[in-house]
Amino acid sequence: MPSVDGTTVTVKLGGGAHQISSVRVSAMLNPGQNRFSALRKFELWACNSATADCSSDAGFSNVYTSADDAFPGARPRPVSPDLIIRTFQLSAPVTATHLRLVVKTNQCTGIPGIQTDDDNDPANDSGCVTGSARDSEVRAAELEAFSPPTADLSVTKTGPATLKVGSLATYSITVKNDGPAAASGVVAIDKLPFKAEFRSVKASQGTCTKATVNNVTSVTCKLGSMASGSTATITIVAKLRVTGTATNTVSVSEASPGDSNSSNDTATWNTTVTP
Ligand SMILES: [Ca+2]
Ligand SMILES: [Ca+2]
Ligand SMILES: [Ca+2]
Repeated sequence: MPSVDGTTVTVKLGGGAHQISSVRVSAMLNPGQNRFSALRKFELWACNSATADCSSDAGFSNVYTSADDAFPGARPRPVSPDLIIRTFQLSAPVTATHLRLVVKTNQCTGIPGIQTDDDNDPANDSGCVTGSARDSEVRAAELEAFSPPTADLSVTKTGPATLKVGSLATYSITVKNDGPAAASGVVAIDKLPFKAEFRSVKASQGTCTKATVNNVTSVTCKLGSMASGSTATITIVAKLRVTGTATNTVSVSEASPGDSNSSNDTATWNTTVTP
């Protein structure tokens, strides 16, 4: 058995437990290092110290197995583009405090047909396993772990500062996805002021419905998907029927991938309604 199989490096992640959805690994070498020693196939194992003993092998479980040619060097020798940093996506995010890279093969043991001496020169063993120590050394340069991307939705709204009771107020709502990921299942819910009479709603995308409970009408706009950086606008017209401060609050949510900043998920507009 090639001796690089099962070589490990374990990383304790800074800042406690993290959700990990992808890693970037490099098998790039420094000048003078033998290119057949570079990593080729690996596994990723994870441990969460909240639920397991990460000082023991039993605390780790396999969360990713790379392709045989994760770093796809080929005969006669691997080259730099085969070894430079690559991204590997886990099938599902895992919660981990420790990550372990487990070597399966290096370029020597993993490239088919180079392990044994198969040339016609009996004086020289050209096999990388039989004729050299390349099968017993392995190098990986980098292991970076990444959490799942999030989408930061924000909402702002404007309306009239003052209005005579019984007149129509126009509210303009802007929903923005500040990314970095696209958001899906985006919903904005606008709660009109007490006893305000709904007149119309217009959204730049999706569909809106309304419902009235206890003299408060809520307008729900299902905006659907929003690309990173995109905006959607909603215009709502309502007749304000109560004097004093009329408060209108809108909130935005997403089905996925999850919002990274909840402080900008609601917006409120106050209108002074005069007799
Ligand atoms: Ca030979
Ligand atoms: Ca050897
Ligand atoms: Ca947000």
